[in-house]
Amino acid sequence: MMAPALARTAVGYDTASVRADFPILAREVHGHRLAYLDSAASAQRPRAVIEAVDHYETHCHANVHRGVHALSQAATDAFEGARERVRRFLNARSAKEIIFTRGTTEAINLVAHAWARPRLGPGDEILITWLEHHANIVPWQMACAATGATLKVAPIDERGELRFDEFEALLSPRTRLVAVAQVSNALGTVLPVARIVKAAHARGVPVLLDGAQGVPHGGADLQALDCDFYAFSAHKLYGPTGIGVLYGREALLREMPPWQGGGDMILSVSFSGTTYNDLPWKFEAGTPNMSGAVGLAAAIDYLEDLGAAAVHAHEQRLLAQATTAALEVPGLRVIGTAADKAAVLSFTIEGIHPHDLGTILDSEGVAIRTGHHCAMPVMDFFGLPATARASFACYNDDADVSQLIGALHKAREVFA
Ligand code: 7TS
Repeated sequence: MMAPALARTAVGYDTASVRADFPILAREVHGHRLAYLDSAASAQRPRAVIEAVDHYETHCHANVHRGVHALSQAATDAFEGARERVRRFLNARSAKEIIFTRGTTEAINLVAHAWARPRLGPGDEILITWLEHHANIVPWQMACAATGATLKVAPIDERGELRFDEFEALLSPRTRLVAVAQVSNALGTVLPVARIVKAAHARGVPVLLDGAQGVPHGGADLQALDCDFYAFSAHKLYGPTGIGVLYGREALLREMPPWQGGGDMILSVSFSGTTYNDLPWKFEAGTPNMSGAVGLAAAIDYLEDLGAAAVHAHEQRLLAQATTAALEVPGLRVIGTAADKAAVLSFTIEGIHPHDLGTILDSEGVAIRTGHHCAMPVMDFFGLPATARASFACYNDDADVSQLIGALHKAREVFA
């Protein structure tokens, strides 16, 4: 595995060496240097992650939990070692609380199926916010449709901040679960999750946090957050796709029936009855994504080596710089102006459809996301079909910001 870049620990945050850790950033796009500003959709992987996965595939791969042979034991050690690495990263009490899933979406669906559905009935309520990604809306709509429960949505204001008083007023004696994002993917709003958890717990209501956008920008100390479920995806945290995590408080996970049936989640099977495995394997039916888990652990090592606080400060500086410069582009409107924002700049430019903007920026080597960002209610709230979104990560630098702003001015000229 590659040694961490030396300079950054000695002299602070060395963006050039961080950028050099990500091989894909060396490629050109349409003859231009690549300014990758779409990390909120999926972050790139550092060499350390690519090499950790390669090492696993080259030296350790076999199926887990079932063979006595050396490779199966090596694969099991790597997989369970990755689980322990995630536990430490999240400051969870026990590795039993760390369930590997395909990503945030599957983690939320697991809770909707195995925890919520058996507990919900007509008149019960699930409370979310207007800021949620579809992955934290649709599973609850489906659970409500199946059980007769009602989905309640706490409103936001024109800055894209949660109206906390209204959120609190919506917590009712029938609220069975609160499910909210830690950070909005469409606007970058950082939600007041500590207050949300406190208010919900004061009424005995458990809380699920969608950490997909929160965990890469500051990490998550789950004992401090005190939430009951926490979901995230490795691919937004510099890890591989197809792997993510559901954290669940052990007492709640114990009460939940398995979601999917198959191998690994059983202790014994007979036609007179099946007994289920212990946590966390009870929720991991079938052969899991071992190389993905190894890659996730390497990504966590990488991020912790950089220092979550240093990365956060770096991204905040880029966000402020980009926001100031973007506001000088004629006709540009920033969508989402919350006081506390993570590394997301969502905007529109008068007279240019966001998709056209995205295409012009791409021709300049600038990768941004355009569309509804799988958060259509947020777009509806602002009366927009779509926005353009630049998102920042540990490897972005001042040159990326300049390239973005230059390309925005160019787009203005094209559409003048
Ligand atoms: N929750 C949030 C807040 C997200 O931003 C995303 C993905 C998900 C859930 C779903 O994660 P998945 O890994 O299971 O797909 N967000 C985005 C985005 O902003 N652009 O592309 C995907």
